[in-house]
Amino acid sequence: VEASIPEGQRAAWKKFSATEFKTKDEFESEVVKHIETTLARSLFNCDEAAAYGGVALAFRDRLVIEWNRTQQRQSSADPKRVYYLSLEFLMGRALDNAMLNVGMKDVAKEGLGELGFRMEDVISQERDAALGNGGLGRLAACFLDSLATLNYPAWGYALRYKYGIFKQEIVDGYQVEVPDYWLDFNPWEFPRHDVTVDVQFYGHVRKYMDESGKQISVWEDGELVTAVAYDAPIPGFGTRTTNNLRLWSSKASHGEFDFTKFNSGEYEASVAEQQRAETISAVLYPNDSLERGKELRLKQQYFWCAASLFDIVRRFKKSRKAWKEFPNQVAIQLNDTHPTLAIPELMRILLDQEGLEWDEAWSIVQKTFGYTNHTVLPEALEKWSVPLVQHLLPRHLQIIYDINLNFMHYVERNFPKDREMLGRVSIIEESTPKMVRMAYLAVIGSHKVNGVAELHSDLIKTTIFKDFVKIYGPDKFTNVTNGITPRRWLHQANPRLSELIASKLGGYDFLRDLTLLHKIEAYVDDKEFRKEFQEIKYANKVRLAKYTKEAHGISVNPSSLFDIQVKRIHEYKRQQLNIFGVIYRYLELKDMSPEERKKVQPRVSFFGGKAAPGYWMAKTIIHLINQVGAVVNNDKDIGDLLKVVFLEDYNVSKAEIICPASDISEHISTAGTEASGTSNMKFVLNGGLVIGTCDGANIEITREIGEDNIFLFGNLSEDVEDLRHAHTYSGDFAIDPKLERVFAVIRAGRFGDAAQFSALVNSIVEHGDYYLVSDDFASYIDTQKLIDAAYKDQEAWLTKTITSVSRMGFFSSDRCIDEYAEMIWNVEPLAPPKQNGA
Ligand code: GL7
Repeated sequence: VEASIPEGQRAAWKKFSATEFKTKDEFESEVVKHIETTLARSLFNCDEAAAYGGVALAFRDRLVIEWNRTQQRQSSADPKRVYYLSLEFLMGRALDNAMLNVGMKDVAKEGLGELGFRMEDVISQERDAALGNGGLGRLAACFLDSLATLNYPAWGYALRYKYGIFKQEIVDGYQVEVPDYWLDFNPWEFPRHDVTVDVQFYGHVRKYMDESGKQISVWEDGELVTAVAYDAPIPGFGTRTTNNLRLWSSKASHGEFDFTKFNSGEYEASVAEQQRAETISAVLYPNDSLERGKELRLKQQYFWCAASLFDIVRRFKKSRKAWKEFPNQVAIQLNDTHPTLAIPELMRILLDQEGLEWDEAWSIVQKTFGYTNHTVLPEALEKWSVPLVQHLLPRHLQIIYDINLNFMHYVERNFPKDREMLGRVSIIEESTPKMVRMAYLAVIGSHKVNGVAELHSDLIKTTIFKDFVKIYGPDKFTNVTNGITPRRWLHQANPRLSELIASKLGGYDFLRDLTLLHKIEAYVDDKEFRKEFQEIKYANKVRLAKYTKEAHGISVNPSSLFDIQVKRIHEYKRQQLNIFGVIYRYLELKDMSPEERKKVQPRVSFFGGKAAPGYWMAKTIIHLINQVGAVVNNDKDIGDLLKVVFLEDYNVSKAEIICPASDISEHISTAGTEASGTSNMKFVLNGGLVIGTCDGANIEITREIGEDNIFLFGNLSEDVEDLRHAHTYSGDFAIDPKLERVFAVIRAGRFGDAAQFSALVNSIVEHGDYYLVSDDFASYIDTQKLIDAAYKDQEAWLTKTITSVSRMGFFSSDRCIDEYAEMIWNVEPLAPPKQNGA
């Protein structure tokens, strides 16, 4: 029911409509008002947390005004909208981003000073919104920023986890997980208790023929759980467009308590049921690139897909357009296979609720969905057991079988000679128990499938989706190389560099068109520019050194070469290769005479990242890094020549300090395993160089910035399979002698009880070295030596870094979003009016 104010009263309404603060005084007045009233604090009771609250609420008001206008504009223009379905949005902090996107940070900073607070202290009061694991979730967050900045009518849909990714503590060198309850004070979300959807689980399907002889399916019984919408405003940079991120929270469907049970004395049972419902959105699964097939995870996926589709369909139906118009109004992007149930769910809505015929429904579905694949790792490809799906979602399983049957017929007709093809491409894997292959369902139900970097997009066509390329032709498969938002990853994380660039380019236009960066290449020989650029890098290293001292008590010299590897801990990302290299460096230093040591380039090796709680090998790697640090950092022979730091609890807000502070960052996955990587882009954009393998986006970064400006090493993707095969079958697989030396000291207990690291060493020595650590070790060490030598020539190094920054324009997430919009979504921006007013 629409509840608009009658025409006669609108004048009064408009007269008192909320307005935005425009001056420093107005800002201060808003802050004080919020602190005194919304937060019920006072002049005598205002700490930094309260100051944060006041500033956040003042900016929130501004965002809300633009948000309401944007939504009204989109409702009346009713353009085609994009819906980005992602189980993860790794947003980080919102306040700094809001201030910069709105363009009022300087005003606020001054005003805050007058009220007695420093902007940095206030900003750091905010907890990260950590609703994601790693790259996949952060990519979704960058995409939201770009969608709003480019004025696309777009919504994100996800779950409102009560607990985001766990906080990591390091205790005695081991990772300990602590729950991240982030909702204590979250001014950025708006509960919409009036926007709810009842989602069904379990039950059974009753089929019957209606009078016309048509088969009708009714999904009956089971249980209902209610989804409640929580909305967060997503402001664009330098535009009035403010889009919506809608997060669903679960609660029992019959209100707070089951009153029958309550009244009959079963108080506990009624509360238990409520808790069961709330469990669905309670916690983010902390696995990066691994699927464990837990029922609760499947429940999360369906709950979120069903609520989001109900919402999308409800919005579409308001326009009273014919169903065939649906794909002209709605583009849904599946961020990985996690939302694949949206495909059978939309089929169910169209068939069972709207009464469409199969072919029409299927054609709508295929035109609506696009699917982004983010990994080729076999352990990350989702499969759900048929009995589990049958139990939880009986009607969806039938629909999946029907989709598969039609698909099998199609394949049979077109490839009559290839009998094996059917088994290979079937959505149902004929194992015990049978499994639903979600990636195949996603490919079959979408009109476009994309990978996230060129190599990755080629790989999916020749490996996991090879048969589907034959079946559908190559045009269904495409590439959109990942990108990052320069607002957060340059302007916010590195304000001085952003300002320097702006001073040369005559303003901040480059933040909306990152290709303009190429113009700073003209300053590569400009003395003043070089000096300032170098000073900024040094200041950023000082900032990280200061943080390292405060957080970990370790002193590092900012003049050392800062070598950084921060990302989730995973064998394929090969932090073990890095730490073995560090050990090797340490042994070499120990062998040297004091005279020789004087010639050595001092280095700090920073590591950071979380291990999935159940991933034992990754936890062992963290432990080894910390043990090596404990030995090396306290070795008097070594001093500043080598330090090893494990930065605890790596997250988005820490990345904003870390990325601008590198000289070298490490992106050293086994070739062919890292789909793209995005932190590689963040480090280079901030004036750091990369040591990396020919993998993921490293390859395109090399193409853009030039081979001379990156340190590549290691075996190529096309050789990986043969090498693995040789490890297992050729019999003469010998460990690299330098690596053997490292293993010898580990075995000798130099870094504590050797038994603790035996599984890690044995994974290489005895179990086939799946990730090719030994094969790449010599080339890795040699390349690190090249880096030491290159760093000695500071002028040449500086030239490389400036040149690289100037050539990074391609890696803006704005470019990605324009590519998706054109190639996959077929949507246009809806520009806001130039001036105030809806
Ligand atoms: C990932 C890839 O591993 C990573 O290389 C990529 O940059 C990211 C975004 O496309 O997606 N795939 C994946 O499953 N996770 C990733 O971070 C968790």
